[in-house]
Amino acid sequence: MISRDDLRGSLPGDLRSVLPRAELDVEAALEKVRPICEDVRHRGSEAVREYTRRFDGVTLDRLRVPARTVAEALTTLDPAVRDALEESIRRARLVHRDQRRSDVTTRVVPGGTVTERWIPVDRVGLYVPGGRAVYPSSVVMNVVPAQEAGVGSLAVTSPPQPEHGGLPHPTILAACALLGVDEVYAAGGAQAIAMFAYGTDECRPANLVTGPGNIWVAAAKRYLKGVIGIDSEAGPTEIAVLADGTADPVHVAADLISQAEHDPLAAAVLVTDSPGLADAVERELADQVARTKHADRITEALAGPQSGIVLVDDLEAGLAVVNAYAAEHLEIQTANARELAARVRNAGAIFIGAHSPVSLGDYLAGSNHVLPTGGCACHSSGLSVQSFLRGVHVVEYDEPALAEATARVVALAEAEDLPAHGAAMKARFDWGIPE
Ligand code: HSO
Ligand code: ZN
Repeated sequence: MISRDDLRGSLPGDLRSVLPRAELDVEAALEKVRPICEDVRHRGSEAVREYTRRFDGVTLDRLRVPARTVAEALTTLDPAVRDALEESIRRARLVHRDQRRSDVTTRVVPGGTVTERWIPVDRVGLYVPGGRAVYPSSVVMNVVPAQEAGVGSLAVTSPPQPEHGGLPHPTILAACALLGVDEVYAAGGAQAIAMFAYGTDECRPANLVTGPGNIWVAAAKRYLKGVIGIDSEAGPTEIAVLADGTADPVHVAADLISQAEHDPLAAAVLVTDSPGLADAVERELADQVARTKHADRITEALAGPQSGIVLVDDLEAGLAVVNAYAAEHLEIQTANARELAARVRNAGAIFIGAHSPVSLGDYLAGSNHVLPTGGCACHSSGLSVQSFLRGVHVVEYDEPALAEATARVVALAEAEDLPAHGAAMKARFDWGIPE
């Protein structure tokens, strides 16, 4: 069911081109979301309600969920799920609190300082999917870093569910209640992103929107970027496992399946120097998939061109492969996992050893599960407190420090044919502004 890529011998120069990876055509979706976004821009919540009727099959008078309804969702929450969410929130807070930055003042010269001040974004909109994916865990992963960053105003939106009276899914509402978020909207798709970007009579515009979504949400984020800040476009999830002959094939197969469960387009890639492990994992995959609930979409994901088993000569070659692949999640299940992990340069998150599966990171490790996909891990990081902060340089020089800098500023300004820049310096001293 899963294809094999034999890279033993010598590795190709352009490794990325031979590695399995899904293509997501966001550009094509852009054409469809453009009129929706423009309509919301001009007609506000009336347009959002109209698209909600058309796409979600729900007629709503108001998109805002009453705060009382959000709080009441806790009464029907399964106690075991509540306990797990509370612990997930507690652990995520521990990790994200440590990401907070303090302002740093650098004395550049005597009398001249630059301070980097970290200022949270004023208002954030968080998108929570509600179709095949109902992920209260993603509410935690988005809200906790925003709160720890000190974001003052936080609104959540999630598609209305016809079977839940046109409200977002009750576990989403309950997660919001546990996190102390009471501004929640029943809206999904591109129209929800446009609502945050432009604002409506019901929802004030936000400065930044975060959270995963389907291709329409990704396209709307691309279209509205600039009007509103975005985190990332979040493509289908990916797991890569770098394993040697010491890895347990039962665990490796279970972990590959766990992420394939998200989406028929999800990617599961095993990179190994052990043909014996490759064979054993393949047997395990067949065995375990047959016994799992979402066998259809898992089979599609594992059989798709985005998934595969890559055979390499040794772990050095394996390291080169996983670095080229830049997976959203990378597990290392080898004898010397920690040392190998230290040499990984490109991955959204790294999971070391037999007891750190991606599923732990998805829910309860304390790490964030909103991570760069599609190879973006070679230039971007996952969601963190940093995603919600802006670093602002605050410059303060006194007169002698400015005087000492003037000749050099003037020299550079003249080299750029911008004499007025130099004049702004000279005006402060006897040199004056030239006639
Ligand atoms: N693995 C997904 C997150 C998730 N898993 C949510 C379960 N629920 C992307 O990192
Ligand atoms: Zn997952």
